[in-house]
Amino acid sequence: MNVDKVLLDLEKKHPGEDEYLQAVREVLESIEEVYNENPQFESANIVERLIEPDRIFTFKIPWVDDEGNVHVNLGFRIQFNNAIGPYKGGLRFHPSVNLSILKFLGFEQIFKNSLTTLPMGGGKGGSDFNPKGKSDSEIMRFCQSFMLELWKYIGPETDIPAGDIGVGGREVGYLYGMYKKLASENTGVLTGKGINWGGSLIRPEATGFGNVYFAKEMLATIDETFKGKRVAISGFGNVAWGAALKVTEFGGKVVTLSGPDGYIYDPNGVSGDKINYMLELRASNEDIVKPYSYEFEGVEFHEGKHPWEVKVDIALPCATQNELNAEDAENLVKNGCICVSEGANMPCTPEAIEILQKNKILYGPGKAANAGGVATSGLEMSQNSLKLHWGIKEVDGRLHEIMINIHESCVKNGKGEDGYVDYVKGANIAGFLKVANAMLDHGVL
Ligand code: NDP
Ligand code: 2IT
Repeated sequence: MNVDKVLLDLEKKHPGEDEYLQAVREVLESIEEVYNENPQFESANIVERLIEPDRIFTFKIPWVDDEGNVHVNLGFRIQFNNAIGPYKGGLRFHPSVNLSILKFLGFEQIFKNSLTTLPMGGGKGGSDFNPKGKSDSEIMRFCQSFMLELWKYIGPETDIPAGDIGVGGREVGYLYGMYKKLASENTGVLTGKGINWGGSLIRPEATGFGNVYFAKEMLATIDETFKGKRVAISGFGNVAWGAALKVTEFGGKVVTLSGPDGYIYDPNGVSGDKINYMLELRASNEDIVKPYSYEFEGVEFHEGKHPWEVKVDIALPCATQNELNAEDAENLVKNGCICVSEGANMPCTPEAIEILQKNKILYGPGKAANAGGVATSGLEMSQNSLKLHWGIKEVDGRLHEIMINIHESCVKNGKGEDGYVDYVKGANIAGFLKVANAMLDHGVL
């Protein structure tokens, strides 16, 4: 394989799909050596078969707002790869959603799901629908219209969607209700379900908890812990919330949160009721983090800025892709940050990653560090298949164990001669090998 040539050809086929090309480049560069050492991969042309999704569904979603106006949004489901299990991955509702973003997310999901050790393939979907400012009824009608199309393509043994940005428990509820009515079945076709109708305990917290468990393992390699550390978190959504809970429990102090409007700096720490206030902020559908600074004393709001300029020991980007650039990475390094662990998908730009790694900072890429969300979705699927409901200890214990295993796989495949672990390389190689070998086993399909 020649990475530049593969990418050039891919770019010709899919011009302008920047996020997708960025995600593919990162994986191919990390696996190039292993791939070329194993000629069976090249002779089965695994790389070209892996970088194109199996199929993409595009559909229109007409819906009616509270004033009776009719709107049309675009809906997508990408079934990327099912070599090791049914397609599995979230749905994103955000005005920025397009094919490039969903293809990058679906591609990442293949390797992330492989790392979890659970039998799940990669998929992703969503819509350019903007939930901001919409009423509950509007969200419900939109979700119902979305599922009226999507249900034809999914199923508990074929493709199992879940949440992502803009899709939380409420949306999964409306989506599930419509699926159930159309398919006449009560199954584990979606994860992130409510606790009274097939959901798993800990799923809401799982991505944030998992990210902190992963960071804890990284810190242990340099004999460090969260205790007494200052932590910057970006975003104020589901992942940021779970991360803030666990960091606080581990004795760290969360000093920032962010939204599209800027970031808040809380020198006293985002803890206790302040963490629950994040849920209120999200529920308000306002899309801004600024109100936090009116609500609590001693809090600064920095309009239009990233939180990465604050002096911290640990950074957990938990908002969105490409939200931590080279300048931000320089700032973190300058301020003595020792660890960056990605709660979001691809939040660091390639230039930022290069700076962090050059400075030997512990850097955990999203496909490893945020895999706790989908791993717990996998545990929800297990419970649904068994028709059982596990307690908190059982689910959290398994989640913790999975994150420790993912960390071990990264170390095994990414440790350099000087002892520094390239977690990007480690995660990509470990995730890739399992999928590629399964593809070899199944023949050319
Ligand atoms: P939420 O919708 O709960 O929160 C997303 C957060 O990111 C919000 O604070 C949101 O602010 C902010 N955000 C979204 N888009 C932008 C943007 N273009 N610019 C700046 N800020 C933005 O989503 P989640 O917490 O679930 O998702 C956060 C990240 O974690 C995403 O990258 C997602 O893919 C990833 N992830 C999620 C998992 C899950 O289980 N939920 C699992 C693994 C990864 P606002 O809405 O106000 O724009
Ligand atoms: O990016 C992700 O891993 C998710 N949004 C969670 C996917 C899932 O199926 O739980």
